[in-house]
Amino acid sequence: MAKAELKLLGTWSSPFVLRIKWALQMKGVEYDFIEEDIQNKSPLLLKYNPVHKKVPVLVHDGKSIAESLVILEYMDETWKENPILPEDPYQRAMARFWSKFGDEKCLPSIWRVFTAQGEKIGQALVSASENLMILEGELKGKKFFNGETLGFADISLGWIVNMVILLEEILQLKMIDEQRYPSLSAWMKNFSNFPGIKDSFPPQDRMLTKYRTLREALLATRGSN
Ligand SMILES: N[C@@H](CCC(=O)N[C@@H](CS)C(=O)NCC(=O)O)C(=O)O
Repeated sequence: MAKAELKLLGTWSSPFVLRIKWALQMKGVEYDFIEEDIQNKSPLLLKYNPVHKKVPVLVHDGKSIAESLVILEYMDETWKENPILPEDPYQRAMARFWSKFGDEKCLPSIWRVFTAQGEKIGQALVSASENLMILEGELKGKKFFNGETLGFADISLGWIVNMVILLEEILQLKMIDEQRYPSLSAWMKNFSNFPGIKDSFPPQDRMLTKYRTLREALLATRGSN
């Protein structure tokens, strides 16, 4: 049987693309990475994700799948090795629940901190901290979201590790400390040291330069409006 053709359209710094890279790595699936410029979207991206025009897009034997959480589920059903979703239906629902909570509540609230200025930073921190405290409660007594095994919810929420480093370096604020968030801090370490995950984080200095520039550009646009 001919080897399946697998392409991932993405950008090196996208937290959504990273999820797919981590999962492909964990499953040991080979693929070609196509770096996109989201300021100047390629005809390939527009063809394969005409609805959202966003990365990541996975193209499997010519068929495209968009939306990172949908891609993760597709991958788990297609490549059965090292499953990322648990078998038990309730646990599967919980993995999806926490991933959705991450995307719909946590990420926007942390992004508001990142793009705030002056006293607005403190206000934004209140709601971001509340969301992080909910994750702290969920992780209590567990290594990963589903217990001992790293899976879907961990991969979906892995962006927290990067985002915390960026916030701490760029805004010079401590977002997650071991006293207030012992379980979340331990999870961040367990996650970022996990084989396959560890080696696929983008270089920190490159991330810092990219996100510093992005923040300045966002603040400048806001200021000129
Ligand atoms: N919900 C989407 C979000 C993807 C997303 O926002 N991707 C960004 C890069 S981090 C993008 O392609 N932005 C291009 C744009 O908004 O035009 C997913 O989970 O895949």
